[in-house]
Amino acid sequence: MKKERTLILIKPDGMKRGLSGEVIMMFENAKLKLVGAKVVKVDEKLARKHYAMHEGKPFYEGLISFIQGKKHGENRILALVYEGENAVKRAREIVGATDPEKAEPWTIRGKYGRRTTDGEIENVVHASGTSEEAKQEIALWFKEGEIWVE
Ligand code: 3AN
Repeated sequence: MKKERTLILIKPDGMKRGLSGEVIMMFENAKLKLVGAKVVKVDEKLARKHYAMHEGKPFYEGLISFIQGKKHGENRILALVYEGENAVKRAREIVGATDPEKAEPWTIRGKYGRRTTDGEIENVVHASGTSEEAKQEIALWFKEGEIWVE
């Protein structure tokens, strides 16, 4: 099995609700190794780069506003990098499906995510979708020297 890294973001809804400890505990229980962590204030440029793949979709502008904390009056995000064998897939299993209503009840999104009355998804965390995405996203959110290396 290959050792890889993945990016997890605890989004403004998770930070506002004080869920960072619980989220970190779930990754610790899964024996994923924390190798990067920082609190980030997300500006519009970073938001648009992170969600570039969704540009043009009906929910895109809502996402840009949400990830900057404009909907929660909370503009801290906790950015985390985890390392381990199959870290991308294992982290996605802990996080659960994008739509909280479809996420298994023991996952982070199944427990804490919600869909608002206007159809927007507030799902507490982001997790890289593929190994390739993880590399790009880690490079976007972290400088080289900020990640732990043995
Ligand atoms: P994931 O975060 O599970 O990788 P993506 O990358 O497809 O999912 O979507 C990024 C974010 O866009 C989601 N976390 C969610 O907030 C929002 N999103 C995705 N699909 C929808 C949708 N159909 N309606 C509303 N928001 C969506």
